[in-house]
Amino acid sequence: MVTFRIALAGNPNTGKSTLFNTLTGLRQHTGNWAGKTVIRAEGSYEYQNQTYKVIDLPGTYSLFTNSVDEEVARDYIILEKPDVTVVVLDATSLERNLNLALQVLEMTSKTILCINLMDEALKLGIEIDEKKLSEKLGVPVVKISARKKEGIQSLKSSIYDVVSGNIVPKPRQILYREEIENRIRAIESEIRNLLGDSYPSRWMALRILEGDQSILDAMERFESSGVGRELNTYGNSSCHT
Ligand SMILES: Nc1nc2c(ncn2[C@@H]2O[C@H](COP(=O)(O)OP(=O)(O)OP(=O)(O)O)[C@@H](O)[C@H]2O)c(=O)[nH]1
Ligand SMILES: [Mg+2]
Repeated sequence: MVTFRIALAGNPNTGKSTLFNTLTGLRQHTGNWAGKTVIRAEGSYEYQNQTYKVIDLPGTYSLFTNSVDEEVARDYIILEKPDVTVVVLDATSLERNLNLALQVLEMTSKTILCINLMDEALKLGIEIDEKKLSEKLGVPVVKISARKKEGIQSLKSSIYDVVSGNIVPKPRQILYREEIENRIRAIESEIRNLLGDSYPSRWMALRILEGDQSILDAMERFESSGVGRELNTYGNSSCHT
């Protein structure tokens, strides 16, 4: 039997651990302050005769590795490549939460947006058109309330659709100006020559253009293959995106 790996990513305090507990029946510590989940927790659930291993990642506002939390979350998504990354968003501050979601969409197409705290949003009169959001972003969007255990079946069903290939998410790409797109293309082709299609070449090219070498160091540690050194020569660019 195949085991699928499902990562829960998202801003702090969006209910990832609450969702993790609901899905797995395990008890991860939850609370009201940011940054409680500092190491990743793992549990599992069964659905349609398949096992899904759930990884509760630390909450972060970005994935640019300004902190250990961000590094843990980024490395898991990029290096360990979960079958699906579920980005858990707070329905009551969707716009701010979408920032991280867009970063994840640049890293992996196998993404589902899970809008949590719908019970709170309802109280506040906030309406969210998940179909429109899904069309605009190119990935499945599911509304839930982890605390009230609402929408969990439809989340599981969406996860199933993505791992089984019934749904193939196609995230809308953010395009930069032509000069930058040209440089991205050049670096991307080098990355593909060296690594094949096993890493998100566009996302890596953007990081390298920004002068962020940390993914290369992480890869080197991960693969011990010397790949990072070869790509390093692109890093000292002064190009800003
Ligand atoms: N009203 C409501 N509250 C929720 C819901 N889901 C989670 N919460 C509450 O939100 C708070 C934070 O939940 P956590 O599950 O700890 O959030 P987290 O995303 O794991 O937080 P970090 O580990 O810091 O990233 C807790 O008080 C939860 O009870 C929900 O669907 N509705
Ligand atoms: Mg947590």
